[in-house]
Formats: sequence, structure tokens, C-alpha cells
Amino acid sequence: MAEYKRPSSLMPMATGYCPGCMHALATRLVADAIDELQQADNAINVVSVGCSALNLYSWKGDVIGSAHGRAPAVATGIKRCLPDRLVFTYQGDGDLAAIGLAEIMSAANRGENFTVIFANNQTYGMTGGQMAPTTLIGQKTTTTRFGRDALTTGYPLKMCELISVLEAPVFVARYALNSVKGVQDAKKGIKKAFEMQLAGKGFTFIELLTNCPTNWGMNPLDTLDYMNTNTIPYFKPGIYKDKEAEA
Ligand SMILES: Cc1ncc(C[n+]2csc(CCOP(=O)(O)OP(=O)(O)O)c2C)c(N)n1
Repeated sequence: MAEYKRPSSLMPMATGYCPGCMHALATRLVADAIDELQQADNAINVVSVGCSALNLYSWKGDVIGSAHGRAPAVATGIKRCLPDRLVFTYQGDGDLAAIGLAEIMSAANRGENFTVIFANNQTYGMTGGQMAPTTLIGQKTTTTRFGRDALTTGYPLKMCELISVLEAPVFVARYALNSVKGVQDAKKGIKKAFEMQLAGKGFTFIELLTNCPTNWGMNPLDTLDYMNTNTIPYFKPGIYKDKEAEA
């Protein structure tokens, strides 16, 4: 029995991500969900800027790039013009929760019928590990050398919690990719979000807690423990909103 099969919606090539980076795993989970729903030819991946956007080279299907943080605005236009396509954004935390905060909140509040995949690695990976809005209190980055301090930089933004209080979103969930169960649950969540979009239900938001071994300065295995001890207690995994289950 095959232990591993490349999802058919990904190109047969290396990803370009650093060893142990969970962007590669997250990309694979999205591709698996798309394959299972037989949407490879129908999906449109809207990337913006950051390591998150490097997955554009891996996709066999349609991909469009957007300016930093603006993927939700571009996805809005695409989905409104092509309502039968499966449209999703794939965004990092600097992208979505800093420069693109207005775009994500506005698209969620309008209830646009697309899916957001939010990879939260608590840092600006591509540019060298600066503090992101989601950096944990005490976490060291290149711009918080002694650890993030709430007095000067505030608190890590909890995007699932923020988005789930809006009226329009129909499915909002957070998963941690540092355990087998987390990975399996994440795949189910991504698939459910895509199914809800295909059924025309509205805005769906999936947050994936990920790592950045290079900028965290850890080997990949240690990042798994760091996530258990630090990331997960603050960013609690779970389903924050599910209008289907409420109905
Ligand atoms: C308008 C604009 N401002 C700043 C940048 C520089 N820049 C490139 S990637 C990036 C941060 C990306 O961080 P994040 O979204 O967390 O993604 P990651 O690389 O961690 O996946 C920034 C600030 C840019 N490309 N464009």
C-alpha cells in the first residue's frame, strides 16, 4: 500500500520551503481536499505576499497573485465574476492580520462566498522573522529581541475569535498542524469549508497554526513541542462558528 501519494493538483516538484516548514504540509492538505472533491480543474488559488505565496509554483490549476494583504479583495472580484469556481486565498499572518487586516475583516463581514486558508506561523517568515500581529507575548523575533512585550506592542491578534463574532461568516475554525490528529482534523475542516462554499453558503475561514523553524531558530522537531507549550494554549484550536451545525 502506498504510504504517500502526491495530490494530483500539485506539480511533481520540490516545494522550495525550508526543511520542516508547515507551509508545505498546509499546501498538501488543501490540495488533498481539492482532489477529494474533484475540484482540481475548478479551483482558483489567490495568493498574496510572503512564504505563503511560494505555493503558487506548486499548483497545477489556476493561481492569481495579489498585492500584500489584498487577496480577499481579489478573491471577492473573482468569485463574484465566476461564482461556480472554488475560490480560496492562502495567506500568512503578516499578510492577513497586519497589512491586510481591513481586507479580511471587510470580506468576512460582507459574507463573500470564498474560503480563506490562514497559515499562522507567528512571524514574518519571508522577510527574516520580524514580529507579526500574532507573535506570542515573550516570543523573540528580529524586532522583539528580548521577547514581545504587550506594553509596547499589544497582544497577539486572535483572528478566529474576531471573525466569528461577525454576523456573516458561516464556518470559522482553527487547527494545529503539530500532531497527527491536528493534521487530520485540519483536512476535514478544509474540506468542509470548501463544501460549504460549493453549496453557496458563504464565507469560510480556516486558521492553521504552523511553525517557522528557520526564523524561530529551532529544529523542526522542537517547534512541535514549542507549539504545544506556547502556541496552542493561547491560540486554542476548535470550531468557532458553524452555521450548518447551528441550523
Ligand atoms: C506592500 C508590501 N509591503 C511589504 C512587503 C514586504 N514583505 C514581503 S513578505 C512580508 C511578510 C510576510 O509575512 P507573513 O504574511 O507572515 O508570511 P510568511 O512569510 O510568514 O509565510 C513582507 C512584510 C511587500 N512585499 N509588499
